[in-house]
Amino acid sequence: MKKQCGRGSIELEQGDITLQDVDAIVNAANAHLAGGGGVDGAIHRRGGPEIMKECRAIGGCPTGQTVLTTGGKLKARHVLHTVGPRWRDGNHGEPELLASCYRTALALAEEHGFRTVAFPSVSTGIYGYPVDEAATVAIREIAAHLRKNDCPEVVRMVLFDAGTYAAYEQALMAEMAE
Ligand code: AR6
Repeated sequence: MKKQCGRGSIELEQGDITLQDVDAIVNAANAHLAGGGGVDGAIHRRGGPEIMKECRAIGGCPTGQTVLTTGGKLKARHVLHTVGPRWRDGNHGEPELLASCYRTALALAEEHGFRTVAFPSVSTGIYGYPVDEAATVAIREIAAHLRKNDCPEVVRMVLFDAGTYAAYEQALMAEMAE
């Protein structure tokens, strides 16, 4: 699915983000940038040790913020490591922190002139964020960025399973209907 938004577009795709040929993929990292399971594990496995070496040199990243490394052996040229919030009950700043992940990743992408960026569904795996609510936040922030900026031109959500894809499809249709 693809929708125009401002001068750019939002795309939804089901698949494995580690295979994306884009300027940057986004990693759903942890605050220690220490690697882990889920998409983080998959990125470090396919990207090789160079990415972890850079993560160690950076040292860490607060929740809601994003740091940049190269893409190592990945097709993607760079990795934007963002740290999503762990879901507690929704009353501990989770929506604002998740929004900040998308905002800071897109701001860094713009600063570096990345034209194509792919995101996974940040926080909705091991961190337990309800996917419908996360999708609404993600699509809202991506749309807001694209309406105000020329870069990136394509923001692609790469969703691992059909249920997650359906949630983002619904959120995207709702955003475009507004
Ligand atoms: N491509 C695209 N999406 C994927 C892939 C992949 N290869 N693998 C998993 N997903 P998660 P979080 C989906 O758990 O919730 C790590 O240990 C997955 O199905 O990767 O932000 C970190 O180090 C889900 O929809 O990230 C942190 O400690 C989405 O990616 C913690 O997990 C996010 O799931 C971060 O947890």
